Amino acid sequence: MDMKEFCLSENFQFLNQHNLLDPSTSDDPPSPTDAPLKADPLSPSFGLDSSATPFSPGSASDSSGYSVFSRNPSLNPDSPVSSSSISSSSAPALFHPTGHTESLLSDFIPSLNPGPKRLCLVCGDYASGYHYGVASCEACKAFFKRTIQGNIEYSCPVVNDCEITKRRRKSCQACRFQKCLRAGMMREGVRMDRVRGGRQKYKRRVDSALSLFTKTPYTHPSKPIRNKVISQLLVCEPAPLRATPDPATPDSDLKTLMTLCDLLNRELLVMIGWAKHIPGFSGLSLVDQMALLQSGWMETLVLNVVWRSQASADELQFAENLRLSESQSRAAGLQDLHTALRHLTGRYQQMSLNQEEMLTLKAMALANSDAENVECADAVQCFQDGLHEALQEYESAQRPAEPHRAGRLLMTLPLLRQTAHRAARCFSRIHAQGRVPMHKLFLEMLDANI
Ligand code: HVO
Repeated sequence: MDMKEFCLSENFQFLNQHNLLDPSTSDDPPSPTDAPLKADPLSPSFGLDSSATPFSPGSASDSSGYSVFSRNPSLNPDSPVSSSSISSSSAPALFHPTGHTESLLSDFIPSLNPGPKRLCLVCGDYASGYHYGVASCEACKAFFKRTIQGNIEYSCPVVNDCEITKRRRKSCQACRFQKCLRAGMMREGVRMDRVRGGRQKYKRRVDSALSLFTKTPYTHPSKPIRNKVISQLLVCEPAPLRATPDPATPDSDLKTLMTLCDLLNRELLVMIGWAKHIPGFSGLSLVDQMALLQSGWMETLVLNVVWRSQASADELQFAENLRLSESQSRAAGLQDLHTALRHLTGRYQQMSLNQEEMLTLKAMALANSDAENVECADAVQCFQDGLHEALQEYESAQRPAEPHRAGRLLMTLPLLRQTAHRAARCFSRIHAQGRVPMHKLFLEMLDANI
């Protein structure tokens, strides 16, 4: 049997643990204004060690022993991802030596069964689910939310090294908050519209996020957008993340690479949260949601970077605070990636792609990712049809003078796929060099793309 097919068909019991894709169980039900806010530069990176992997194999509560590296039995599946383990491992696997298969992606997909009890990565109490990206208990979830919403700054009366346990979690708020961040809780997941003045505060931040696009050829549509699908895509678009370079590491090409990897990991998580807001996506079976994400994630992220780079002639804008010139990319070993991404960027520049079109193409890239393991092809096709109809309706309303516009946009999708393949090849090459530790979820997703 095909490996990925096996993986997905065996996956049901693990589809059950978490809720990132499930609107009904998310702790802060998403709304149009729920798109993640811009990450603070100090916000945590989605760490490279396995402790940052939600419900990672090494966590006390996990009984699965799953590792992306487990195809190679000589590697300890419990050990953190380290550059040494990476350099000695072959391509990441979705297999467990016992033949049991599980996917980390499924950790972000909602549950049908409760699954084994998980522990809060902050205090060790029982976790009630994923909150702000981390397996955590209700108390730590609420604590994190209060802190962000209240914009509270704590200071530790001792040396910023207090032990945070279930019993002692109340004793030092500063260290508890630091532990939330280190575990990977994401500020951008906290809704700001539920606190006093929060909606306004939120709006200001969204406005400033949108101002990022003012340098691009984007112009506001002359007519109001009445297409519901596109309006929904506009409101659910997450604000761009910021790069969070490790301040303790001196600048180098390797540091650039590590910063990029970290950014990509966080983008992946945000993307999984975003997907469930695309009209029609949540109606698919979980298996199909996973299949589409596994095969379409790279194209989706490529479109983000390409869109952000529209304003420039030869640079790549990976994040608001991370822009690489061609020579910087070359120095980091990313020349092929740079060339491929710039090629696609140029194509969209020529067409003066606007934001609505980009968002629709992004959703289409996911819907049309030609996943092999689709369970219900009809449902996936309906999902595609909905997006296609939206694009056509949008173009005939907005650009009646360009009757071929929708078709021309669709004809860029092969180049998008080619670009995504080039990116995947570039990542595999870097992975094989073993210089940068890569996150397990990322490796698993990459595995599905090669
Ligand atoms: C990199 C570069 C190299 C690597 C990982 C990420 C964000 C950051 C993208 C690339 C593993 C991002 C990126 C794509 O930079 O979205 C657009 C290409 C997906 C590795 O070597």
